[in-house]
Amino acid sequence: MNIKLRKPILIGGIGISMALWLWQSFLSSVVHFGELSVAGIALVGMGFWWLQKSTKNTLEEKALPEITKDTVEQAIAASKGAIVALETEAPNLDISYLKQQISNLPEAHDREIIKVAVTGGAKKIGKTKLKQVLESSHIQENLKFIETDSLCAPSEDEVKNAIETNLTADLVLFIATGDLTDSELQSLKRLKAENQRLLITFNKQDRYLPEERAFILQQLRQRVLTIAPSEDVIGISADPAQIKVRKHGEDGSILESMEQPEAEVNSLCDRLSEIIVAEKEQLLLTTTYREAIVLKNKAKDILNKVRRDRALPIVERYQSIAAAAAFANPVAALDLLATVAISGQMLVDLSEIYQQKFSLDQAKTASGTIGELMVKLGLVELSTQTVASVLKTNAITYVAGGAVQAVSAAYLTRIAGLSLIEYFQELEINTDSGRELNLGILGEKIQKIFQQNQRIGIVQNFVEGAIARLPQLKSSNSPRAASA
Ligand SMILES: Nc1nc2c(ncn2[C@@H]2O[C@H](COP(=O)(O)OP(=O)(O)OP(=O)(O)O)[C@@H](O)[C@H]2O)c(=O)[nH]1
Ligand SMILES: [Mg+2]
Repeated sequence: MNIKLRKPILIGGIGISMALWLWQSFLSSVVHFGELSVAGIALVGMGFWWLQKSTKNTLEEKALPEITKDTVEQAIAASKGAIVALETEAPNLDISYLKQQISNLPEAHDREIIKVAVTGGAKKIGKTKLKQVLESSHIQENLKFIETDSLCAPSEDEVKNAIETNLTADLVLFIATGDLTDSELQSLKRLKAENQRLLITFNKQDRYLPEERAFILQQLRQRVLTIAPSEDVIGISADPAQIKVRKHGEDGSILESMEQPEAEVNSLCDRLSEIIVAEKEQLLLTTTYREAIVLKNKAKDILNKVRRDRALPIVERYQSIAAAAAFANPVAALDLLATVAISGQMLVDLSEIYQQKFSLDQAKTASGTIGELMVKLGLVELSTQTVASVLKTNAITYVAGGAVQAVSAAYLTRIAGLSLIEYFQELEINTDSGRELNLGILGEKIQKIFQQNQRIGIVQNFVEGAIARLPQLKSSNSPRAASA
């Protein structure tokens, strides 16, 4: 048989040789220093105890909170809340399909059929074969197996889609054919982080000698220690390769033929059965919980789009106001620009759209802080420089002293407005209202939005638009432009 030894086996082999060498040195030292042997054994014992203890701790630390009926009900209530907000704010939108899906949720955890996704991190690992074998093994009447795409696709979008599909199942049967790649491990961690129940199989084990199989399985168990307990990592052969069989005839003749060994999936079937019997309710609750969160996020995305459409014209209005004000009274110090430009009233108006209800006083303080934050981040200086360099290409308008400040004020207002929109969008609907601004998070948003908007094409367009809105600048003969 052609056996492919993989790297981990080699590394494992070296590890084992090293351990043996250490063990032998230890034994010889015990022989030489008889009086130390008791202490030595005690030390090793301590080491094992510590190792076990720390392994247990990591597992316990990673243990996920159990999803209870209460958690599921709260998640369903939150998705209904999102629907109510959406209906109130956009009564003309047809969201009947979402409402229907949410109203089905309370019964979802009484479902009879358990959905098992059969997946893995690569192609040709035996998904279809395993699905067929399991379907014909009649483990349980109520199991439905679904083969899903590989979890390690070339693009992040494809990976995300594959993960989402696997999260719609009640349990994921993940197939590996030896050691795991880093991306396979990452996908498993992502599923685990979403409370997905996992069973990991080492398929095609018939390609290895029995002692190698045990070794590879052990390696795999070790690798996924924080993701799945050992009993949920199982060696199988869904479709073992044919083997050559020799039959000796009575007349001394030898008859060679190829035979198809039976699939080795019994331990997997047993474990699957055990899990279904012991955890059925928990599996269904957890899937329902995930579905509720998905539906809530769908509703929230639509709501955010509706709100954004209403918020953008507001930001644009304050851009013009800031530009006109800075043009009429150009502030001498750049540092003052942002604080002057970001209007407290814009914050009040935006917060209203996102149901955050800031008072004007609160908003004024917050807008001052946002201005300071922009100065600290160096955005005011950078913006004015970029705006000035774009304006330079237009000799006529550049002569106007207030132009740089006016356009910069509009630009900074836009950055602040878009950042606030992003910030508000991420808050929980209904539950986060009336909270103070988290400046750390807002600062991150400001930097992100600023970077997105710093591309020269975007700034160019922005400057042209802003200049067009400043009537005094349209004509090169305007007194202001001429005198500046
Ligand atoms: N030796 C051996 N070969 C196997 C085993 N299981 C599956 N195969 C072979 O692996 C190949 C791929 O099997 P499939 O079940 O089609 O794999 P898949 O993951 O569904 O493939 P894609 O859907 O194309 O990604 C086939 O030639 C199978 O016969 C196994 O346990 N041992
Ligand atoms: Mg297939």
